[in-house]
Amino acid sequence: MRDLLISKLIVEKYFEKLKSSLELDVAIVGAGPSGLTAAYELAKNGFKVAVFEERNVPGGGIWGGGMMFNEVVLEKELETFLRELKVRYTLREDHIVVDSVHFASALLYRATKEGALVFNNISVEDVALREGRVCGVVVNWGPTVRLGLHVDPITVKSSFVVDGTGHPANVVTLLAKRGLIQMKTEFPMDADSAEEFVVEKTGEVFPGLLVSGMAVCEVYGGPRMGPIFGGMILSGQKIAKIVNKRLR
Ligand code: 48F
Repeated sequence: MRDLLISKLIVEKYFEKLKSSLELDVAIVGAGPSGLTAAYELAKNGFKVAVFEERNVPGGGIWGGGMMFNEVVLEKELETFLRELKVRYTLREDHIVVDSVHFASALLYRATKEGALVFNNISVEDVALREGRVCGVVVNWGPTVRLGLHVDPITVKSSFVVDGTGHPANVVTLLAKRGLIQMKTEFPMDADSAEEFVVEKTGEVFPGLLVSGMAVCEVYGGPRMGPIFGGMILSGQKIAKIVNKRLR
């Protein structure tokens, strides 16, 4: 019966993949632009990295562009990065404009092609903590968490965890609510200063826990910036540089 063979192949392969990801160099929470960029750069440099994404479709806020007009804007300095990804883009008024569907697909393709594993439908509901250091993530099925089902999670060990969960900074919030971190809140829209702010503050927020992308603004009280994505990419790249330096 072929149907049975199909089921067997899927189950076997999935659990091989999951088992190989129980110990990681870097566990990235959230498959938005910053998390995917960090995953791409880290995998390219030979690190063992997996991205856990609670939704069925990874890509975070890229797909919808601005107000569902599916184009995003990036700073001109990202041209080299886009060329490396082999992304089509337009240069206009000193900025880059990219089709958001094309861009999201390219980031996903290149990150996974370099060897990063993306686990969609898996939510990070907590972190593991030993001797004052974050040393892994506690994961469960996305729908289990959303429905509030009483099902215990499992733990993945990692040398570093990255909070790439965007506006709510869901991972840092887990430590803030236990009084382990002081957190601010995101400020209103200001694309001029927000892009620099995100990149400057990207980094380790607690031993073992790094914060990237929009989560940075929530944690440190920076402004939001809407559909300009250069800061997200540069933030992901900075995460990779920090990890590279610390784990080498
Ligand atoms: O929000 P998101 O795209 O993160 P980002 O990399 O980029 C922000 C921009 O998209 C945009 C912006 C900048 O121009 O303003 O908003 O900071 O993606 C975050 C991803 O994290 C997932 C969520 O579903 C989304 O795809 N996520 C959130 N909480 C969890 C999670 C969780 N607890 N476990 C797993 N995934």
